[in-house]
Amino acid sequence: MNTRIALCLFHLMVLICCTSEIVPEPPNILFIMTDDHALQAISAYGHPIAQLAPTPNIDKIAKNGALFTANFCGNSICGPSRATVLTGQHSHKNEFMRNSSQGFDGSQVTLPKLLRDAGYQTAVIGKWHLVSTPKGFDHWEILIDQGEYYNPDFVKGADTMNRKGYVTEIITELTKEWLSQRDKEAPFFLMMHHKAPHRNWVPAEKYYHLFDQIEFPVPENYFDDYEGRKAAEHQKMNIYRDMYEGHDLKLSVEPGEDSLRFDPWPHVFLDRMTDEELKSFWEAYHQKNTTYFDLDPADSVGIALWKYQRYLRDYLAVVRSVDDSVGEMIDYLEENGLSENTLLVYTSDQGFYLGEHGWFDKRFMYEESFSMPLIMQLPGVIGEHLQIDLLTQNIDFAPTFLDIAGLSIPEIMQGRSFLPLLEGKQVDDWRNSLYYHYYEYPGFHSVKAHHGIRDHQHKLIYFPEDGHWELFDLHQDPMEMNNIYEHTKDEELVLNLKSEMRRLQDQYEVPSDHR
Ligand code: SGN
Ligand code: CA
Repeated sequence: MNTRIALCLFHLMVLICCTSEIVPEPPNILFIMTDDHALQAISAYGHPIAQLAPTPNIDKIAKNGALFTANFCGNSICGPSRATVLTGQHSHKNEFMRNSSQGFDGSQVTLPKLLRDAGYQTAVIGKWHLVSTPKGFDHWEILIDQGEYYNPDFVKGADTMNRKGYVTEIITELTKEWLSQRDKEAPFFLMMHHKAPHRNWVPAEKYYHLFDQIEFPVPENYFDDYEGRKAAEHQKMNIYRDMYEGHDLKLSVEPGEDSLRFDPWPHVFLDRMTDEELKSFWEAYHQKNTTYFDLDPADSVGIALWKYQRYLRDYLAVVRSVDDSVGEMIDYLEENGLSENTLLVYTSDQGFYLGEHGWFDKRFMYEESFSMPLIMQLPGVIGEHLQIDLLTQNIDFAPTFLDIAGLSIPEIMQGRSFLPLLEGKQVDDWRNSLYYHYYEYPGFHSVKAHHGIRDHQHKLIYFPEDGHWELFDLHQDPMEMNNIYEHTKDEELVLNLKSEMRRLQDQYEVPSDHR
């Protein structure tokens, strides 16, 4: 090679190197996570319930970007899912396996810490629920434990302060306030964590009557008999049997009355309300409760269906405020010139039952609670109307956000960046199966510990206490009513799924006493 050509090549190399160093500004990340928001209650997912109670603002994110149809959590409960989002690790690794776990070990490597080290301003506002002080955040203001719907207390540093108003609106205001006063020279990573729509589903006053006239479609397995599914039979999260009449169903007849059966804390949430708020609550619910007290007490089906409608109407009215909040944040980003360079994410800590199998709550590896809604936009990187059907999980969130920020992903993170999927690239070696492990038993709702594996068609679950296996063909039986483990003739399928589960347990280094 003659010297002139060599010199030219050298200059070209320098040019390429230098240009590649002028990386585009790392995007801001606004991560909106709600608590217990079922994807059946997001209209972009197309479920009939949400068509009657649409979420136009959350849907906008899906229109502008990507909707994940097969995104799942690794352990369907609040604290553990949040710990996984922060660490990119399954529960057994970050050691926050149950809500009742000792505080989250904040000395671990976490997403906010890595982003902060790289120059991001970091903040978390709203629900935390990790029994610890947030670490890695420049700013935090969090609810105590589950938080309250009306006039909640927040903790900020050493201070606890009571804030007046409805929790979803307060969190929105606090989020906007922080954004307005942030250092505008640096990118931000902001975790906006709503309490809503967590139990006990108290709507904002303006929405008390929002869905009074709507009859929501009842899931076809609402009266599931749990045949072939032992743990499903054992649970205590049945709408018509386990919901509290005061606390959940808001059925107390008069203020102050607490004579309702089976209700350990009929009025606790009302204690937070001001006299005026209480008056308006009672006016709305007293009037709405008359149809319940008109029912024949022997009409168990009528009562079960009434409770379903009450639950759905309250839950979806609470979701409406969440959707309003998302709309406000979209507007804020636009008005402040931030939409173009902000990854806007909407998700929930896990899925939730809206009457499927007769249930509320989560915990089980069955689809409705195993799924997590996931929708995100980042113009210029994520095309519009993208649908991602590959299997993704909450262990992938931290690796993906680091990747989007142009940072390297630590080895200890167990997930994988799905940025290439967002960019519309073909990824031939993407995973074909997911691992799940639920631990909190005994615990609220009596869901037995279990672990399992899901691929694109099948799900295999093991309940160690009973030595009980369940196998579902999700194509034939999407509602998971028919456990075919005992009578399948396809022995090879079972063997393959078991060996794939072991492979995942090895990959994720699941300790032997958890297998
Ligand atoms: C509370 C709820 C339960 C719920 C857990 C965990 N009861 O205990 O129904 O399963 O939280 O929820 S409540 O009547 O006090 O609301 S989680 O989302 O934090 O995991
Ligand atoms: Ca939750």
